[in-house]
Amino acid sequence: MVEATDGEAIAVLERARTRVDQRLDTLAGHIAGEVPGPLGAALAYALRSPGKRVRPALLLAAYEACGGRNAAADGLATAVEIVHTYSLVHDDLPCMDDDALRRGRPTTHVEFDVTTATRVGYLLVPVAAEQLARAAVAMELDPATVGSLARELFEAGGIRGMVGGQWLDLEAEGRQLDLSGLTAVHRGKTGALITAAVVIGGIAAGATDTTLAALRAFGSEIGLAFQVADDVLDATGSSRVLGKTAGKDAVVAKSTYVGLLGVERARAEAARHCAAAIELLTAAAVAPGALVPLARYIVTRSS
Ligand code: GRG
Repeated sequence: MVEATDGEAIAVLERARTRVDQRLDTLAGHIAGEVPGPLGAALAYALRSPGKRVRPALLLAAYEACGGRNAAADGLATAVEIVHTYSLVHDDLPCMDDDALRRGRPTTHVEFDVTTATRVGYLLVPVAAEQLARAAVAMELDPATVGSLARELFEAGGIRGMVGGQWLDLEAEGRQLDLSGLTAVHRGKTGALITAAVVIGGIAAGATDTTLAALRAFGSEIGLAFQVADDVLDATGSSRVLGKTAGKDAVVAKSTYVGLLGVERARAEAARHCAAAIELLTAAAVAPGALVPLARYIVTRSS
C-alpha cells in the first residue's frame, strides 16, 4: 500500500542521500589514496555502495525536529551509515548469511575476497568513530554531549545491540524461535542502530530528557517494524527490486515474522508498531517533522 506521505519520505531520503553520499564519496577517495592495493579499493567500494540511507535520514529528521540547524550534523549521519555499511559487509560473509548480492552489486567478499571483506568491516568501525568525532568538533558540541553520542552509537553497534542480535540470530540457525525470541533478535540486530540514529539526532540538537525518551521509544518501535517489513519483503519481493537475494529466509528455514505469522499478519504487525511509534511522539508532544513520513515509509517500502 502506498501512503499519502510516501512522496514526502522519498524526498527526505533523497536529501539525506545527497548530503551523506557526498561525504562518503570524499572519504572513499581519501581512503583509497591512503590504503594501498585491494584493501583501499574494497573500503572505497563498500563506502560508495548505494543504500537507501534510512538511518541518516532518521538522524537528520530527529535533529531538525528538535531544532538542530548545523549542517555539520551530516557527519553524524555519515558515521551511523558507516557502522551500518560495516554490518552489511560482515553479514554477507560466508560465515554469516553467505550472500553474493547487496545493494544491487556483488557483495564485497565476492568483488574482492573474504579476507579483504573481513578487514574492510573491522576497519570501517574506527572510520565511523573518526567521522563522529570530527562532526562533533565541527558542531562545537561539549565533551559530555560527545560522550553521549559515542556511547549511543557504539553501544547500539555492540553486544547489547547489533552484534548481540546477530549473535542470537546465528545461534538460532536450525531451530525455530518463538515470537518473543524473534523479537529480541530483530530489536538487537536491526532495531538498535535505527533507535540510535533517532536518539543521536535528538542528543546533538540538545533535546530534553523527556524528548529523548520519546525519541528512543519511537526508534525502538520503528526499528522493530523495519525488520518485520524486511521479513515480508524477503518473502514477497524480487532480488532485482530488493538489490539482494530474495526468498532466502525460507530456503534456509530462518525464523521470521512471516514464518511465524504469515505475510498478512506480519504486515499488520509492522503497521501496528509504526502506528505505536507515531502515537508515542504525539503523546510526548514532540513535533515530529519528517519522522512520521519516514516511519510510514519503513513499513510501506518496496525495497
Ligand atoms: C560478530 C555476531 C557478530 C556480528 C557482527 C554483521 C553484524 C555484526 C550484524 C548484522 C546486522 C544486520 C546486517 C542486520 C540486518 C539489518 C537490515 C535489515 C539491513 C538492511 O537495511 P536497509 O534495508 O539496507 O536499510 P540499505 O542497503 O538500503 O542500507
